[in-house]
This record gives sequence, C-alpha cells and structure tokens, in this order.
Amino acid sequence: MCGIFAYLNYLIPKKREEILELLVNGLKRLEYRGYDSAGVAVDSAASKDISIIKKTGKVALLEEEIKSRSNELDVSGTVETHCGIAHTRWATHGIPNEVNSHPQRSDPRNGFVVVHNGIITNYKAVQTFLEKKGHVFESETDTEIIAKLIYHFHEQHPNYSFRELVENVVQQLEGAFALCFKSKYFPGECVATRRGSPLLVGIKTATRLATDHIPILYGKEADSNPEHRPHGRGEFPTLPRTGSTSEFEPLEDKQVEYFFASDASAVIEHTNRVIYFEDDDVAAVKNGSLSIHRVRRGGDDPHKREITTLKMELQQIMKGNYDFFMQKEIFEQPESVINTMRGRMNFENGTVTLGGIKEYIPEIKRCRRLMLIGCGTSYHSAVATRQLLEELTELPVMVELASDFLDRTTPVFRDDVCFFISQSGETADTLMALRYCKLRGALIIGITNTVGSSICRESHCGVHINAGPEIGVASTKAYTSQFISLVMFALVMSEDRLSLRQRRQEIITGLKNLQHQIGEVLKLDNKVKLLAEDLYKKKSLLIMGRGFNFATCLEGALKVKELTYMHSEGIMAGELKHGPLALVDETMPVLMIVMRDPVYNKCMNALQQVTARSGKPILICEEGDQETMSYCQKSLEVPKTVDCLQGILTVIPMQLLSFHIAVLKGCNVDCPRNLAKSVTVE
Ligand code: G6Q
Ligand code: GLU
Repeated sequence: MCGIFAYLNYLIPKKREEILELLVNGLKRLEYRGYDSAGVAVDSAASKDISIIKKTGKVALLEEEIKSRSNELDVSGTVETHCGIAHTRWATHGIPNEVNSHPQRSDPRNGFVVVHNGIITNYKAVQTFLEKKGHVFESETDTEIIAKLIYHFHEQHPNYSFRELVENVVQQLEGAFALCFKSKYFPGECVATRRGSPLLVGIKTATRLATDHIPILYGKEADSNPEHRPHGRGEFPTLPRTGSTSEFEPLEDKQVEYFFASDASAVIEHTNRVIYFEDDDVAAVKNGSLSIHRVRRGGDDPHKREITTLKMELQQIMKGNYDFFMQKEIFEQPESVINTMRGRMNFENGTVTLGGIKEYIPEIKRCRRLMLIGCGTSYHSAVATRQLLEELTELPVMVELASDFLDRTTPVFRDDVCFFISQSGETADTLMALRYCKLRGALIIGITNTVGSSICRESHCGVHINAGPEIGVASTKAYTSQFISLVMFALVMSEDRLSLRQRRQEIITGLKNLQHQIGEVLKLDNKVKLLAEDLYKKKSLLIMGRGFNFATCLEGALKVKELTYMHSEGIMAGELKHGPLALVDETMPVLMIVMRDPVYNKCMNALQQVTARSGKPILICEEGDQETMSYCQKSLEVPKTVDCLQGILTVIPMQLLSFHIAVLKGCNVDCPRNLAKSVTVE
C-alpha cells in the first residue's frame, strides 16, 4: 500500500551515483504516504548480479547506507542503459525489518527482484507450491512468492520474454497489487503491472515533441483461465505466448527515460508526460520501447492508454491532491474499507475468513466473555460494534477504556477473550492493559494497523486492519477499518448459526455496498463545509444519538475537540432528560443523528425535547427521510445501510465537519496542539 518508484535510462549515460540519487529522491517524494522501511535494487558494478540495499526506518537511513557502500556500488561508474527499482514499505505481512523490506528476491543470486504495493491474498497456496519445488523462503512477506514464482516460470520456459513471465505470474495472484520487476536475465528491461493498486509511468525524451512519437506497442490480450489455478497442487499452467520479442523494435537514436511510480508526485519533477495504467495492464520496457499488454479480458482496450500531461505542480500532489493528510485519509475510505475486507470477505458464498485468528476460533467460541479495550478513537470502534457482537455471539461484551480498566484492576479470567484495539499498536495504556490480561491467562487478540507493533507482537493472534498508513493525528480511516474488522469477527463467530443466517446475509450485503455508499457520503463535503461556516465561531457543539449511532456521537465529539479546540460532547440521547437537556437553548449548537432503525422513535422523542427548548438541531438522517427532516432547518442525508453498519456512514460527515471547522479556525489539522500520533506514555 505504500510506494513504488523505478527508473530506466535508455542510451542516456548516467553515473551510478546519479541513478541511486534519483531512486532515493523518488522514494522521498513518496514519504508523505507513510512507510516503515525502504529499499532499492540496481545492477551490480562488479558482476552481472543485482545489488539490493534495504533499510528499516526512514529513506534517509537508506541513503546513508548507500553512501557507506559507495565503493562496493562503484558509484562513479557510468551506465548507458539501466533499470533500478525502489520501494517504501508499509508492512502487511511480516514485521518491518530488512529481510521483509522490498525489493524481494527470487533466490540468493537475485535473479529476479520485485517491489510490491498491496496484499496477495492467496500467497500461502503459492508458497506451499513453491516450497514443494524446493524454493526456500527467507521473508515473512506475501510478496516473496512473486519473485520466486517468476523464477520458477523462467526455469520452466527459458525462452519466454520478461513480459510473458510477468503475465504468467499475475495470472496466479489474487488480491491487490502494483508490481515492478527487474531481472539479471533481462538487463536494461523493466516490467510493471497492477491490479487494484495505482501505478503509472512517466516518459521523458530529449525533446518534448519527441515524447509524442514514442511508439507504445499494444500486444494481444493474453487468455486467462483462472480455473486452472492449482493452489499448491500440481503445476501452474502457463499462458500461450502472445507476442515475440521482435515487437520491441529499438527506438532509432531515441534516448529515453522511464519513471514507474505508484504516485505522480515521484515523477512530476522529471516529466509531466505520463500514462496511468489500468488493472491488468502489463507494461514492459525493452530496447527503450514501452509495450502494454493485458492479461485479463474486460476493462479498457489498451489502445486507449494515452500519454496525459500532468497539469499539477509538485506541491499540489504531495498529499495526493489534498491539502492535508487527514483530508486525504478521509477520502481514502472507499478504498481502505475494501483493503480491510480483501481476502477475508467472500461476497459470493457469504463466507468470512480471518486468517490471523482462524485457529483460535474454537477456543474463542468457548469463552465466557469478550472484552474490547482501547483508547480514544479505537475505544469508540469497540463502542460502535458492541451491540452487534452481543447479538451475534450472545456473549457478554465489556467495552473498556484501557486507562480506566487498569485503574480498576478489573477482574480478568483465563476464559476471557480480550481484544486490544489500536491503530498504532503502541499506545502505552492499551499495551499495559494487554500485559495485565495476558498475565491472568486470557486470550489476547490484537486489532491493529501496524504490523510488528508492540501490540501485534505481544498478542496471541490478531487482525491487521490493513487501512494503510494513517498520518493525520486524528484517526479517521483506521476507525472505519477497525469497525469493519470487528463486524467481520462477529460474522465469523456466528457462521454456523442457522437462526442468524438472514441477519448475517444482510450484513454481508451491507459490507459489499459500503465502498459505493461511502463515496456517496463523501459527496456531502461541500454541504458540510457550509455547515462548518455556521459553526466555527461557536463555543460548543452537542452531538446526540443512541443505539448503533451512539459511537458516532462520541467519535464525532472527539474529532471536534481535538481538531478545533472547541468544546464538544457526545450525548446518549436517552440521557438527555437526566441532565444534558439543561444545556439546550436557542443558542446552543446541537447535532442529532436520527436513523430509521429500532431506536428511531426514541431518537424522535429526543429531537422533540430539543426543539421544544428552542434548540435548532442539525440532523444527520437517512437519504430521502422528508418526515424527519421537516423538524429541522438543516440536515445531512446519508445512504441507508443495515443498522449495525450505519455508524460507518454517519461518522464520515462528522470527520468532514471537524476537518472543515479546523481549517476555518486556522488550526493545525494534521497535528493538533498537545497531541501525538502514537501515545507511548501512560
Ligand atoms: C483520535 C486520536 C486518538 C487515538 C488514541 C489511541 O483521533 O488519534 O484518540 O485513537 O490515542 O491510539 P491508537 O489507536 O494508536 O492506540
Ligand atoms: N504486502 C507487502 C508486504 O507486507 C507489501 C506492503 C506494501 O504495500 O508496502 O511486504
């Protein structure tokens, strides 16, 4: 999910030093996306082998490492044609360390190396197959199977072109990926492909005009036969060859440079002429020519891949066209929720698999109660899903703030199952609570966004939420992904319950439609901005709701507090007359969440209590619910989903609202005062 950058110079003499600098700079341009380690692969100076340099931590450390190895890398030597690939990794499989960093390699002699963004969901099956063939795996990543599989095909079909080998590899992959390959068997060539993760190529020629004349060759579509996947048994069938190597005519006296990248920000300083790849395009550069083939039927005809001119300036796209990380992360949610479900939800047959806790399910099913523990936003994701967990597991579910849980020295037993929810995986209170429960013999399940974090390491098992790096201090996409992870857990726990079949099916359908519906909610952005203009000078904002949407009130109020420094309170609507109603008058800003769910009538009571005290609530309600809207002057309509998922759609307007108020007030959106992304002190 992080960054790819590759650079190929054709007939343009470059010092190795320049190439390495260019690769490192490309990675620096991708740093804003967040990552945990970085690496590059270039041709070795001394032999035909490939040199790989990897480092955990910042790109600056990789840069230092490269400098310290300048002799061995012969940085002053010059190469006329060369391909280098580079990567920033955000671990999804295996902790962030050097072995797990990319490029991943096919064998100890680095025959093929690959960089990968995304997740390969069927990597286990391919790994088992390759291990039987004698391949020895060195990393814990899903990516390594890709490097080993291409090597396997190369050994089987030594006369296949580089592109054909990659086409065969991607046939076998499930999940999401953008990939860039380099090989010592194909010097000066680069092959790249994508499915579900972005990838583009920037093209630079000596004169601007000449770029238009770069011939892009389009090959026949390779036939795909996904039914023929042996998944670890037998041999992988290979595709019929689709084109001979002669399709790459050397460019007449054309010097050309190619920049493959997952994000335009790494390319823009070199060229503004780019081609955005579509899913299942396989793009290869050989003899300076670029060819694009397709591996699957469907999608756009590759003939339509045009060179587009990037209009934006570097500054503009550093945050992927957004002004703030938080804003980018809010708008990433249609994608991040899919990444959370990828390889886990099977919408066709209605099954859910959580690989990280699969083996523990029988034990979990025997437990006496579930405890969900976290801080801040992570705690709210537990509040949001508690009701569904109670419903689908029929177990008592305790939801706890880690700090309070510890203060109380809460009794914990061996037959408790304790979930520790944390984006960073490093929050001190949560970690302490984890150790406390572990000591008492409970089963520890981590729900985190950061592979290799302390909470991951110290848990017995866990679910990685796969939301991608979250940089804004205010948590947004991690919340919706935590929410979905816990919903998926509830589904797993109830898979064999006949009486819950219909309920489970409606939730599964709800999850399937989420991506689209989140997209719809995000279209409210302008409307929310107008509301923010009304609210930003106010001193306080009360947010009321109940049932499945109570967590949205708490989370919305936390977002408003932390980002805008304005007082805000999430109020359980049922508590109104027990105190908070005294706050309501015509001047007090109130926001109410009223959905057509089982507590609708109770929410309407609350609404009327507020309007009877001259309150003028802003409403978040279901799309088209004219009747409810008639009680308020201002409302935000969100699409309807199944009651237990509605909180995902109602929280997004709150994320947008707090964001816009913060911008209007001139607050530091990504780094609110006094707060830190990772709270490692109690
Ligand atoms: C919310 C904040 C904060 C965060 C907690 C817990 O916007 O980011 O409330 O959720 O500090 O952090 P972890 O989820 O990393 O444990
Ligand atoms: N799934 C791969 C890994 O964990 C790639 C992660 C990424 O996108 O950076 O190594």
